[in-house]
Formats: sequence, C-alpha cells, structure tokens
Amino acid sequence: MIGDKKIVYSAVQPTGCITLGNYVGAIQNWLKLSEEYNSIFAIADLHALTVRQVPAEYRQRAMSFFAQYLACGLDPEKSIMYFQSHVPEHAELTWILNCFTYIGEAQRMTQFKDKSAKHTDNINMGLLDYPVLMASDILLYQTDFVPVGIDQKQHLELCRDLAIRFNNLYSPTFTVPEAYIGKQGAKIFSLQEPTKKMSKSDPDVNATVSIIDSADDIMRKFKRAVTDCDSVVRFDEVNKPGVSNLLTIFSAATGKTIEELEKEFEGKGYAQLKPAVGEAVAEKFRPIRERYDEYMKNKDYLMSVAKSGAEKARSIARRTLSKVYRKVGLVEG
Ligand code: ATP
Ligand code: LTN
Repeated sequence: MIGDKKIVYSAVQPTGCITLGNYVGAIQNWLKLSEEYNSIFAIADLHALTVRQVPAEYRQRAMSFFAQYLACGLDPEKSIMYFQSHVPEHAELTWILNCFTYIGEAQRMTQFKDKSAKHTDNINMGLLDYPVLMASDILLYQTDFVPVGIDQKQHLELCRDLAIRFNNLYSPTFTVPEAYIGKQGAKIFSLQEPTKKMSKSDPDVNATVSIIDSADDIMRKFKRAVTDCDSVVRFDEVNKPGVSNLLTIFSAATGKTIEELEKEFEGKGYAQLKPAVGEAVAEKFRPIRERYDEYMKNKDYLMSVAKSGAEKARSIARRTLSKVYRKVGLVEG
C-alpha cells in the first residue's frame, strides 16, 4: 500500500440485504476508518457459498451489494473494493492455512455450531472452513484493524492465533490483526425477537430493516417492533431488550446519547418512541436508497470499479502469498 498508514480490511457476505445491523455494526465504522487509513472492503462471495444459493439470484445480489457499498458512501478513490472471488489468492492461502488449523479449533466456532444446527442437511466442509477463508482474507493484506460486529470476534481470535502460529514456526510473515468493534451498536437485535441478533438471512421480513427499504416499510417495521408490556422508555438490556434495542438504534441514527434520548422520552410511551425511531432511520437511509437506485442503473460503472479494485487487491495479495509459499518450502515457479 501507499505510505505507512495502517491497513483496515473488512467484508460482508452477499446474503439477504445489507441490514441496519450490518450498517451500524460494521459499515458505519468502515466509513470512519477509511478516512484515516488505507482501507480494503470485499464482497465475501465465496463465504456465502457455504449455504445454498440460487445462481442467477446470487449473481444479481452480489452486484446489488457492490452498489450498496458505494451508496453507503464508500469511495473507490479512497478504498479498494472488490469481489473476493476475483482474487484467487484468497482460496490459495486458505489451503495453506488449512494445514495449520486444528479441526478442533474450527469445530469450536459458535457460528459453525449455529449454522450446522440451522442447515442440518448441508453441514459441508466450507462451513467448517469458513473462518480459515476469513483469516486468509485478512492476512493477505497485512491488515492492522478489522471493523466487524461483536459476533465475529471469535473468528478474529482464530485469525490471530493462525498468524502467530505461522510467524512463530517460520519468521514474521503476517501482521497480527486486531478487531475494531465500535462501542455503540456492536450488536443490533431483531425487531421481532430482541434477544436474537438482527440477521440478513432472517426469513421474517419484519425482524430486519434493510438500508434500501422504502421509508414506508421502515416505519411499518418499527411500529410493529416487539417491546414489553410496561411503557417506560429506559435502557435495560436484561429486562427491556426490545426498548433498549430501539434506543441503541435511535442513538446510532441521530448521534444523540442514550441518556439524552431517555430524557427526551421521559413521561412518553412506546407509541411515541417507535415512530420516532422509524423516522430517524428512514431519514438516515433516504440518501443511501437514492444513490443505490442510481448506481444500479449503471452496471458498467460498477464492474469497472470492481475490476480495478480486484487488480489492486491482487497485487498486494500476491506479494503475501509468494512469501508464504517460499517460507513453507514450495519450489518457486
Ligand atoms: P447472515 O444472516 O447471512 O449470517 P449477517 O447479517 O450475520 O448475515 P454478516 O455478513 O455475517 O451478516 O456480517 C457482516 C458484518 O455485519 C459483520 O461485521 C458482522 O459482525 C456485522 N453484523 C452482522 N449482524 C450484526 C448485528 N445484528 N449487529 C451488529 N453488527 C452486525
Ligand atoms: N465472516 C464475516 C464476513 C467476512 C469478513 C472477512 C469480515 C468475510 N471475510 C474478513 C472481516 C474480514 C461475517 O461478517 N460474517
């Protein structure tokens, strides 16, 4: 990379639509960090193949995600953006790192256990190998910081362990990355089951809000959000998970602190809180939705950004991979 700025890397799998959870937990921090550091953001299209996808829809969705990245304000002049599958070094490094990962380590991952329980008919090797591919993504670019939601912390720990193990066995090869987890909104919960994380692949459309939902849909979803039976607006994650989630979202959308919002809603009930949160979120996402529509009309532009992103990414990734091949003793080609 240019200069000696630290490197930031992250990715999202193209499943469902980018949600409010993804935005607050990850993308909002990407935007902030990309102002200060060298940043690389990928569409993790190899990762999402670990669950069944319909090919034609999948291709469309990956493009739509790329447009959503740009619509969120990520700038191809400042960040490298590309599709993971366009950079073969990811799969190549994964093979090498597989030979340094213990099966027990991979089986212990919470996400593997959750996804195995959810897709009992398709517990494939990719699902187990998922965190190794993620480690390869990160390590190929000598990444310093990885902005993600708290649910990815365990994968980050495994990535660090692999980097340290490899560096100790050979010589310093990989930068050991750190997770960057924002204080606010590290975890946004489902609007329908507020003890469960908001997830892109949730089949209940009322549980999640997408960054490209219409204002009407956003308002409707917030009005239906599950709360509790008293009506005091107070942040208490144990006893009032629904209201606490709404306050976290409200705070993320407006920049006001939770305390300020509690005060603002003193003596008011949920009937006032819910539409107010809905309006704040709809307003926050309105420009994103408008820009998204524009980008989707210009697929050639999207492809040209993705192509030049992949070229830049490859030139960095190739350097790391060559180093790794040399260190493990492969004959140089
Ligand atoms: P899926 O339902 O397909 O597993 P997901 O919604 O969990 O998808 P990922 O692609 O796994 O989304 O995650 C993309 C990024 O968004 C990651 O950095 C992840 O930590 C973050 N993220 C996902 N869900 C939330 C959430 N509810 N709150 C905060 N951050 C989140
Ligand atoms: N597993 C991540 C997506 C992901 C990722 C990465 C995140 C794939 N590769 C590299 C950070 C860095 C998830 O959020 N489910």
